[in-house]
Amino acid sequence: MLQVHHLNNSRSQRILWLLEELKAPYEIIHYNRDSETNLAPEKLKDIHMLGKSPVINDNGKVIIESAAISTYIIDQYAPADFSPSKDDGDYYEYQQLMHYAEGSAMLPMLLLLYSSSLGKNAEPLMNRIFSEINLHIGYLSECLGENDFFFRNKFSGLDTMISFVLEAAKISDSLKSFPNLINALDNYQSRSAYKKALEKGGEYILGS
Ligand SMILES: N[C@@H](CCC(=O)N[C@@H](CS)C(=O)NCC(=O)O)C(=O)O
Repeated sequence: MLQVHHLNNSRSQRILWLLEELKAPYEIIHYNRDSETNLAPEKLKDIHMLGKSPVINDNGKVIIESAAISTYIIDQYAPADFSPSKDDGDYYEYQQLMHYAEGSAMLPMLLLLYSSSLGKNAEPLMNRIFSEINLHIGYLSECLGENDFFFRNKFSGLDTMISFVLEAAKISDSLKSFPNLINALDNYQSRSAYKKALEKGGEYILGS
């Protein structure tokens, strides 16, 4: 059975949510962040040398990176109409956002997280960090428009991927000028599969 090596308070929550939406069979192997360093425990490196979560193991096939994991799960367990096939004219547009979530949108939020430990010394970075967050969140707002979901206004893997970006942005109050994203996040968090994933995954401070 597919195993999700799941770290509390992490991006791995989006993988549990996707699996719940698809009603796919899976098992969770739980890991907890170190209470002082907030890092993943060393034993996560037994699964993959990076020691990051999410990481899945499906009958010996180990896959890292949320977007690759999501694509694998969708290919294995989702109905054909859940995501665009390669010959669909919007295939690459879908792929673009799938990878954009981690490849670009998360970067300024990570910079904000890391630089916060510098206290006042981080001040010269703040304008640039917040203008980048605003740029990326503005782009996502533009992509969503008046829809509820990111791809053809139908729930897809883009929503599970982008949800974490929105949750991270909410922490720094960066969603406040984008009511469509606030609504989308509220809708995500009220889905029964999302709630079930939360129950199974354990502590997830970004989910409230
Ligand atoms: N881009 C990767 C990021 C993986 C990642 O950095 N995960 C974090 C949790 S959100 C982690 O495992 N952090 C623990 C650590 O670095 O010790 C993905 O989307 O899967």
